[in-house]
Amino acid sequence: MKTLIKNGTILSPEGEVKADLLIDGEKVAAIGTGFVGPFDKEIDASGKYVFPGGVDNHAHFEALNTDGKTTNAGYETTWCTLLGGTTTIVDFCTNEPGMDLCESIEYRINTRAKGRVSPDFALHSCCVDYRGEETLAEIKKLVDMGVPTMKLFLAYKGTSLYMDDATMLAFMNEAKKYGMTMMFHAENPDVLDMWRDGEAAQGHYEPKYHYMTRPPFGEAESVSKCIRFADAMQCPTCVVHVSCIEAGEEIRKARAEGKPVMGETCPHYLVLDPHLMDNPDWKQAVHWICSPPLREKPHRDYLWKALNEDWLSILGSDNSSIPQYQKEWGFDEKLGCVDFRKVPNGCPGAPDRLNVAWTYGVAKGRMTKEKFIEVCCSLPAKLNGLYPRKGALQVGSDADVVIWDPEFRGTVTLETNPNGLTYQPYEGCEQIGRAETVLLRGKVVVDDAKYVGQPGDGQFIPGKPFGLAYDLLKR
Ligand code: DUC
Ligand code: ZN
Ligand code: ZN
Repeated sequence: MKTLIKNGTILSPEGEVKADLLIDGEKVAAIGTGFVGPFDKEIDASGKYVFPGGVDNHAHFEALNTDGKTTNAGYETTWCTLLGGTTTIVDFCTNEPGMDLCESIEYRINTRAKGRVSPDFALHSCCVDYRGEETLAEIKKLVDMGVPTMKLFLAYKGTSLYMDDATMLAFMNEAKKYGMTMMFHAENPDVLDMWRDGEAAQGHYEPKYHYMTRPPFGEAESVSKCIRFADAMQCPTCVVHVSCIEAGEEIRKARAEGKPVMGETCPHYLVLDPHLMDNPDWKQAVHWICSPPLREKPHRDYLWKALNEDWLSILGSDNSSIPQYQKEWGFDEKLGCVDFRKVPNGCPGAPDRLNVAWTYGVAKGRMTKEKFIEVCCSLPAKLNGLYPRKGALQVGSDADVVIWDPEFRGTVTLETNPNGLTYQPYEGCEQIGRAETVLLRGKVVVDDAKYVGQPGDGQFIPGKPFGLAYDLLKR
């Protein structure tokens, strides 16, 4: 099957070029002009931008909630990410009950995800059941299975998610031998517990106490530890979901000093205001409980700058598909109100990632189109060892293509921007530009901004070790 996308403007980190894109089967066959048919399909992209499908470094579907016990919503909702122009998600795979890390990956690919995922997907391993040497011996096997990244949680003490310093160091020591990139949720757990329990002791349980009890210094302290350990162990590391100036500054300075660290931030930290959680209707306010929390405007302004300056390199969604009924677990019968400490942390957002970056970045002059492609597509693919199969439109790349209409104007609602849940954290936000047509490995899965694909279109894409963060090692 040959498809020609003609008359568009192709975007890449190097700039833009008016050219046609020829697809043969699942791959990009050529980029240029004057291609001679016959073609099975021609798509006219006049007035549109053509760029590689988004690669989302950070997705949680059917993931362990932050209580360390329960699981959020499923792969049947992943079609929404295609509607938003993201064609590859990197999902997190924690230990399944009774399974080691490799068994959990195998089960995830061949059972849980089988026939149910709409975009292509890669996986990060995420240890929640550390068994010393036995677990460390899995790192090489994980890499061999195409899983060259691992996330550990340094927050949530008292749950299965939490990992202490000794475990963190042991993982780093082993990971670097096989080209695994370590990723961390960096918040100091003792700071969190002291602040959170302090407020609760004064009878403060409403959702707004979530953002008030996760101070930037607690995040920065933990980021600083990640950096020091990464440098001492020479283990390339990515700190995910960086939310504040103090944490970003730690990464900026470390990168200036040549330390092997990268950082990710997320769309909600760029544009959403923590005072959304002041909403007296707690069933609404809980929608924005995520960790680290939303921050005030100076932090949001800083994060845009950090992305532009490559202090932070990746825009990941941290999509957490937590249904409304789970968000209401914070309701406490005895208190007769919500207890913010019991609400699962996380916001949906994988489908909204490109829209947010384009609307509030490119369209508002805060980010170039080149930087947009870098942070949304190419750098996440490189970090995860998926490039140039993913994150690029080069001859031989998978034909994951977004045809983007920059003239579109809209307002985000759950109907226009579904995420598979019953609430939309970006409800009411402006939208400029949208994915009009999306191809996944040559197949049209979004047409006229409507999903036309099938669950199960998505394939597991193995990542290669020694991803982008390894380029930062001292040689
Ligand atoms: N960290 C994440 O990365 N995702 C959801 C919740 C959390 O704490
Ligand atoms: Zn996290
Ligand atoms: Zn996450």
